[in-house]
Amino acid sequence: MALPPGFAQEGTTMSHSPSTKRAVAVAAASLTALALSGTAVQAAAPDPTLRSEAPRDLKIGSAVWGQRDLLDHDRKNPTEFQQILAAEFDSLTPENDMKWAEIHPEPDVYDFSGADALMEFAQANGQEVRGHTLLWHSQNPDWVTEAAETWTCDEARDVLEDHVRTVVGRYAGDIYEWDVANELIQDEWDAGGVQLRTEANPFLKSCSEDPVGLIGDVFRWTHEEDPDSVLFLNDYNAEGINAKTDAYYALAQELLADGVPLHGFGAQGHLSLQYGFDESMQANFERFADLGLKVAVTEADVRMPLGEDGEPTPEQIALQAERYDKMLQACLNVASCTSFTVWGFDDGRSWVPDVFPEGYATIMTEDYEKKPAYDVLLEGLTDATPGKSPRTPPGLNT
Ligand code: 9MR
Repeated sequence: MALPPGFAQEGTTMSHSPSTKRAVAVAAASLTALALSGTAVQAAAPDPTLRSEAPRDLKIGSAVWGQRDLLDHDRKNPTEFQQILAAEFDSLTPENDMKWAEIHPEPDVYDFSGADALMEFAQANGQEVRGHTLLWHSQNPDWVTEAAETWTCDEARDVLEDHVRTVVGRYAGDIYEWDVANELIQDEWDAGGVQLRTEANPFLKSCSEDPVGLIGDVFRWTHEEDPDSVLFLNDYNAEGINAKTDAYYALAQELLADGVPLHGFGAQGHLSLQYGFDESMQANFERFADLGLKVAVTEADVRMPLGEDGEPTPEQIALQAERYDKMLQACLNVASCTSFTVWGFDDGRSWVPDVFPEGYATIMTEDYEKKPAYDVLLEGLTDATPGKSPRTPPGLNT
């Protein structure tokens, strides 16, 4: 696959919008003029991509696992996957590389290889990076979960502070948004209902007398190490207005009242066609934006149960496109929405089949064929205007 000019060149920083749209239009006009004047023209205007069409300063991202997919990156000879990643997206989220188990596998051992590869790839392709994540109940190394059985709060705090300062400090200035705290709050259907995951999270468990104080400090340490990064709370089942997002709203108010440098709220956007779409997503974003926070769609994908042949039906394919579109529109319609990230762009690398009896969750097949979901995102971005960008829904089945 040929790369559109301007992508994947060393040191390239691509401004994506609206100047790119203008540049593409100018380039196309010049080519037409040349053609009309009889000059032989070989080159065509570059195809529009998600990043080239994004309005205002909205970043379009994908998760990528550096350790798996970027260690072999050769700037002069990128793989097809790497070419698409560079062409379509101007924001990358490390799918696993900055999680505790990967980056801090032993008490005195940090492994930055996957994260470094991702940062280098981003720099080579004019992309920005969303950090993910510093405080989470999952993917912690054994040494953390075992130590948490006996840690005092002070001991847990010291370990957490050292980790945060080391990881954030290493990439300071190069990470525009951090998912500082991930999945802090349980769902209604979890034992105990909607509340902080104080039992499951080794750090909150060790400091169960004041978990919110600890959460605030993680944001403070992150902010001290990287003052320009926009710091997020992030969770799934956090798209619409529901009991969980009500709890986040209250938590955000409490943190802000304490002077905590909390700057953003991220809805992951892991949807399944087994469930309906919560139409209150935009209203939910608006209420967090009204607190002065940025908002973002941080991990979008739309999975579905598949038939025995492993294939989706045409109806499922159309409905998937509609769900992606609704999430994008909720973001486009709220001026404080800073980024829209898909959790991987190809089915071959999707996390979904490992966890659910579902699939077809991403915007491209495992052969990188673009699905209608991709087309709808591209169209939505192309139609959006800079600034606050409401637009008529595309008229797919509602
Ligand atoms: O996509 C990630 C997968 O490769 C990991 O095995 C998994 C481990 O829990 O985490 C996945 O990413 C998760 C993200 O970090 C947080 N939100 C849910 C994502 C999907 O599980």
